[in-house]
Amino acid sequence: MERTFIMVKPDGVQRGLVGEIIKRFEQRGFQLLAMEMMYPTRELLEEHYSEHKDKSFFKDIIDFMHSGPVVGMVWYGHSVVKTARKMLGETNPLNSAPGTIRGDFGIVTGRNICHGSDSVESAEREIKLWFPKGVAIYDNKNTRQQWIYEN
Ligand code: IDP
Ligand code: MG
Repeated sequence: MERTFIMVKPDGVQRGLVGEIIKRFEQRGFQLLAMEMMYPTRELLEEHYSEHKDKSFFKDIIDFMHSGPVVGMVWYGHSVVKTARKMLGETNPLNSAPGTIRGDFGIVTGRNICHGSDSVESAEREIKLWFPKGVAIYDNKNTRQQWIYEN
């Protein structure tokens, strides 16, 4: 079982896609552990995207991510990190299959609606960064989990 960090970016929030994105993860069977609307500082965003600090688009992505509130979430489940990336689609929405979040709602890379951690290590780093007080895992066994997993 894994956790991943999913964030609806300012374009997704302004376009009213928060509920749509939550719905997709919920209906797939993943469990929501934490969610908060946030207005991140530039420092937090620069840390979040630090792997891209030397790229030409770094300033644009930080400016854009700082342009309005975002919704940060932690989702939990079997292989959730990789599965969430499949549900998001490719970085460039034009390369994303229909049925994915970016493939259904986006056109350009700089407005691709939603972030998802790219590995288990990135997920744990990002969860600590965005939810520094920690995230509890509530035991949902005996409710819907028994209809989603075999044991
Ligand atoms: P990812 O979000 O699919 O993991 P990354 O390569 O980690 O993609 O890039 C982080 C974010 O930076 C992308 O989601 C996108 O918003 C932005 N970005 C990446 N490449 C470009 C680019 O070439 N032009 C503009 N923005 C970009
Ligand atoms: Mg990435």
